[in-house]
Amino acid sequence: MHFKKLGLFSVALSGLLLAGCNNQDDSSATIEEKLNYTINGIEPGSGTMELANNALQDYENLNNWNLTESSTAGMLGELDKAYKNEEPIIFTGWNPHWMFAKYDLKYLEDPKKSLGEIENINTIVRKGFKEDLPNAYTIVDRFYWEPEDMETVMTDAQDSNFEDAANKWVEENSDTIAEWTAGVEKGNGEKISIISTPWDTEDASSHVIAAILEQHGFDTGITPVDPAIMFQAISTGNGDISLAPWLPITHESFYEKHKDDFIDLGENLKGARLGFVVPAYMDIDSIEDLAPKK
Ligand code: PBE
Repeated sequence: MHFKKLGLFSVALSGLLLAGCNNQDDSSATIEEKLNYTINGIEPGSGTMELANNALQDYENLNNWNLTESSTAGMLGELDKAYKNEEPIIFTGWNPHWMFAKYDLKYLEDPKKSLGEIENINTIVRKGFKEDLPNAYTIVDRFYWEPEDMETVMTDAQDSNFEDAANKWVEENSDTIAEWTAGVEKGNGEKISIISTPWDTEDASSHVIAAILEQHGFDTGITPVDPAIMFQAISTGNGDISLAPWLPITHESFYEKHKDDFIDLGENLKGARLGFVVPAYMDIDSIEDLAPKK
């Protein structure tokens, strides 16, 4: 009896001591411990997650780290929460995106370039699109804009929606649109299927090209799908055009798989980027600075 009681008492006591130690640990915990050796990711079907998984392999110090699958909205929610409390967070970020305007953020240096470098966003069309709809093709081929343009639409859409934001951009850039549509015959309600991906960047470009084509007499529809399906849809001719491929790195594996089965019209934007991103208040600059999980 006596022993049992003592046993219970000492269990309780050591529990208290442990709890005390844990508290102490927490305040002196390293960034990596506070992060629980975790990087906050996005949708599993994204190119970003493929590259992030590669990075966890490429960098030995990250081999035992976790990459959480989530959604872009979920990841941005985690960022907002951490940022308000000035807590550490590492997440898969990219630009163009309003996150860089809303928060003070920095890319972690990536000397192995696992997450790529400055990238392009390209336009691809199905085989036969040019022959079937030469006028629409000319407009789609001419479409090219700057990261700031895309950001304007993405930011405006925060307070309205992508259709309104795209129409506004088209109105405000009528000179550019006039160049893209110069000498192009108007359509007669011909249907054009735009294949997009489920991110703000592509919501912006898809709605802008849709607005321009609609203005020019075509009937458009936008279908957002995972990058793998986007390439497949254009390759099989189920979709007509896409302004969504991030190249040459983010969507490289999908691109390589289908490249003989679609037409690549080249960049519609230069200067996109993705990587591991942290709030500027974090005292860390490079992926290589992260301590391995013990
Ligand atoms: N993104 C935005 C996408 C493409 C556009 C970088 C999150 C991705 O496939 O990862």
